[in-house]
Formats: sequence, structure tokens, C-alpha cells
Amino acid sequence: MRQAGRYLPEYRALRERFGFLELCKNSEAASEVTLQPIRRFEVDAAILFADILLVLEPMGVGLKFAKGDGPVIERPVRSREDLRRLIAIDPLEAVPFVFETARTVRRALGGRVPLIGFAGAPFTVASYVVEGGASRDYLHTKQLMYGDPETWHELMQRLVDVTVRYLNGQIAAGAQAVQLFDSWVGTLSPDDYRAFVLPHSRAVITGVTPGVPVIHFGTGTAALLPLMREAGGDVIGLDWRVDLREAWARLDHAVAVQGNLDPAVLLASPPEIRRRAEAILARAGGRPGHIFNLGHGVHQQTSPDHVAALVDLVHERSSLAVRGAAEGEPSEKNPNIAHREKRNPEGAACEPSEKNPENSALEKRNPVVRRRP
Ligand code: 1CP
Repeated sequence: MRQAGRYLPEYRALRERFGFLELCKNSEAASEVTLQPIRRFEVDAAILFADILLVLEPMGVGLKFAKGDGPVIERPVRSREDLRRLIAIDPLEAVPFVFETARTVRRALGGRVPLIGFAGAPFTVASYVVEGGASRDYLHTKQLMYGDPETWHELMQRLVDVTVRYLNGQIAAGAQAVQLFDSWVGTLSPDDYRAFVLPHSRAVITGVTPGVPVIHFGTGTAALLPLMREAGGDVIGLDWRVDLREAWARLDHAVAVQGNLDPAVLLASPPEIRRRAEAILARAGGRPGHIFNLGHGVHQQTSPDHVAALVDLVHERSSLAVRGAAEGEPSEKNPNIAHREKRNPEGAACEPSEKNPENSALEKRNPVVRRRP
């Protein structure tokens, strides 16, 4: 899920003045982009404006964002020899602008909504490093993985170290939760995930500053969800290719879930958006620990008005469900809250805000979001 970007005219206006990397490196402009969706919509959190690939530029692989083509890595890493060229970096020194943006945004938000930081998971970042850019079938990546597992694991280890420091730097600068994007990991079989990815993703997640919630996101991951849970995270991202109810049950309801709406639905009419969003809320059944979200980022062709309509609908429905629960409305009348009543008769938050003041802004704005199962 990305919420800033080209579908917003105010973002396009800034992009006329700055190249993408330039925008990321200019903390004032990047803070402005982070705040754009917050000003326009009643979203419940801000997502730092940066990119998962920023750490690669100082590592010396030649990162470019070509017009219209997405990211390009000029010197991909496909052998042990290539790996030796990779420069060891300390993100705090190599990409200081990211932390400066986090500090600026956190100050500007003034506690109204929490700030989410993020990084790419080692597999997804490695896939760009090895492929040299976006890919359909990840053949170079798999070739390295299968043909030279030692080099693969070493590359992943290098990325783990950078990612842990990158995330903890964002947390020290003000991020109150972090999201680990394993956007393209769905290309792997469960066995390959377990052997080549899981230990590294787990190392990143266990390295995150204790007490800070981690959202572990992927797409095309229907077959990988239990393994992603094993790797870690307080919240597991779901795309739209899974049934939320079934997917959550396969996670034993032991973690929170986020997502599930196909971002392409936002291209449909508002009544259709409403119908699809309500279907997801019904599947979540009011169970505490569902964070409504898109299953992936907002498409460039999306009308901002449709995003606004979705955000408003979710708030309206969530506050109805919560009010119903607080007033002890019988579950038959309000099927959305049936599970919450059964599991948590007082409707009490599992993590009271007194114990975790960092979460209080999120709780205030959307009491459904806060509760962990
Ligand atoms: O103006 C432009 O053309 C740039 C488009 C763009 C934007 C708005 C890129 C290039 N990155 C971003 C910002 C960004 N990237 C955010 C900002 C925060 C927000 O949404 O509010 C985030 C969270 C990301 C994360 C990111 N970058 C991911 C993981 C999330 C996902 O969508 O899967 C990935 C895979 C990237 C790589 C990347 N950077 C940019 C593009 C176009 C891509 C994807 C290319 C591809 O499809 O392979």
C-alpha cells in the first residue's frame, strides 16, 4: 500500500519541479509529499515518503529512476564477483535525508496520526539488485538462488544488516510503526521461501526496536501466509487474491491482518467501491485486529474522490461497529461485532494505550485499528 503518488495532482505538480530521487533527497519536499494524502483524506496514518530502493544507491549498484520505466539498477549483482563490489554502508550516514524527513513529518503531524516508516524486505530488494529492475519471472534471482546459494545467502545477509539499521534509524527519527514490503515474494514456492527467505526476513523483524509494531506485507502470498507469520510481524498484509476470512483463519487469528481490497476496485463507481469494501468488512466480521487497506498501492489512474469515498465509508462502518459494541447492541443485529463480543466481552483493547502511548493517536482516530487479537 502506497498512498502518495501520481494519482494526486499535488504530487504531480511537485514532480514537475523535482526528479523522483531528488524529491526523496529533499526532506522538505518529501515531508510535503508525505502530508499530501493526510491533508486530503481522513486516513489513519501517514506513510513516510521515501523508497525501498534508496539504500541501493550508496551501495554502488547504479540506481536510476528512468522516466516511465520505474527503477533501473545499472550494475546488477549476479555472481560472487559482483557481490564483492557491493559497498558496505551505514544507512544513517548514507541516506540521512530519510531520517530528516521522518523527523520533520513527525513534528508536522503533531500527534494527529501516527507515522509509519518502511523498508523493502531482503528478498524484494535483492530481486531488484539481481534482476537490474522490475521483473515478471525473476529468472536471474532464482538462478542465483539455486545455482550459488552461498552467494545468495551472503547477499541477503548484507541486505538484512542494512535494513535493520535503516528501519531502526526511522524509528529513532519518529516512526511509530514500520512496514516491511516483500512485494514480489509471491513468485516463490513455500519450500523456497522457507529455505532462501524466511530466516532473513525473520532476522530483520527480530532486529526491529522492541515494542514497535511491524507490518509484514507481500502480494501473491496465498500459499506463503503461515510461513510469513513464522518469519514474524504483528500484522500480516493480505492482497485481494485471498478470502480474508479464510486467510485469517489460516493465520490462526494470532496476528492482525491488513489489506484485502484490490486497488483496481477504486477505478469502479462509488457504489461498486462501497459494495466491495462492505464485503471485506463483513468477512472481517468485526474481529479485532483488521486494518482496512488496499491490497497494494493506489493506481495512477485512480480518482482522488474515489479514495476519499472509500476512506469515509470505512470510518463510517467502523465507528458504527464500535459504537454498537460499546452500547452492547446484540450481535444478531450487528453481525459485524459478533466475534469481538465473543472473544473480548468488555471490548477492551488488548494493548491499553496507557501502556503504549505511542499508539494512542491511532486508537483515538480508529478504535477498530488498534486492537490486537
Ligand atoms: O513519481 C514517480 O514516478 C515515482 C513513483 C514512486 C513513488 C510515489 C516510486 C518509484 N516510489 C514511490 C514512493 C514509495 N515507494 C512509497 C511512498 C509512501 C506512500 O505511499 O505514501 C512507498 C511505501 C514505496 C515502496 C516501494 N517502492 C515498494 C514496495 C511497495 C509496493 O508498492 O509494492 C516497491 C516495490 C518500490 C519500488 C518502486 N519505486 C518506484 C516504483 C515505480 C517502484 C515499483 C516498480 C516495480 O513495479 O517494480
